[in-house]
Amino acid sequence: MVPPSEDSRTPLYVVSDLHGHREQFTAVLREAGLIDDDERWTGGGARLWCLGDFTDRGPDGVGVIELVMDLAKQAEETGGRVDALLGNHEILLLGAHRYGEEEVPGEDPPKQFTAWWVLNGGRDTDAERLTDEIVEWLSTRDAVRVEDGHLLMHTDAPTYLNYGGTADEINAKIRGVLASDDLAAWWDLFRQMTARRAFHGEGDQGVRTARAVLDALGGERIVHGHSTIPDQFGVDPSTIEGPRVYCEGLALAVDGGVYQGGPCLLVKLPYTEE
Ligand SMILES: [Mn+2]
Repeated sequence: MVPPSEDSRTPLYVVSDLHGHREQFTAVLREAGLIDDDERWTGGGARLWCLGDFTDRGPDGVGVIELVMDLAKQAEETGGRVDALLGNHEILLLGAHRYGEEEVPGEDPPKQFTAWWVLNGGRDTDAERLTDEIVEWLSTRDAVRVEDGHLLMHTDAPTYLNYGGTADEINAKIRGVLASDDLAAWWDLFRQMTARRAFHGEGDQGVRTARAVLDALGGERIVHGHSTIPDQFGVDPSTIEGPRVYCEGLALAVDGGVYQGGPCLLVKLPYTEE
């Protein structure tokens, strides 16, 4: 029998920006004991949050989504949870699926989802395999989430606050956009989610921005993907061994840049630097 511990919370893991790299994803899940050789959930009551950008730039985006949807069902049966937050590439994929080459109203020069999706590594092999079930599941994911004092989000920017003052408001508002036929609002959401590096900044600007986001949405540390560790910190992808704490400890970057040749980082929270 396991002795009662002060912290009765179940293990919490995050992973981000899988970008179609299904093999790397299953390898780290197996290594952590969250799945077995048949890719069945063995994580029991553990929680796994995927912080967006399942598709594009890699070979098997829809394969990654299907696996996560499968694991979500299995984890639910054992008291665990596997779930995902929206990334900008989810908006791009859903937008291309829904609007194709339709021009966004009010954009000069003209913009359309499909062209931007292709430009950002969109793969026809993913578009062809999208099902109504996948579209519905992706369209109803949250954008931000607080777990055990960690503020989980995809984009390293405060643009979420343009959608509301609390996590619930933001998630409801963004879900509303994705349920709407307002192409301009969809496009704006995509653009907002492509902001980045707001927690660096000159002087204490990054720290102040991070504090404002945490004050509004809750949690003690932002955990994000989107801006890869190689890009953010100018390090060689092959040298990355773990996530990066920065912004005076207020932010944790977990995207190892798998599509740039970096590692797929499965991060157990709370993360303490060696
Ligand atoms: Mn992204």
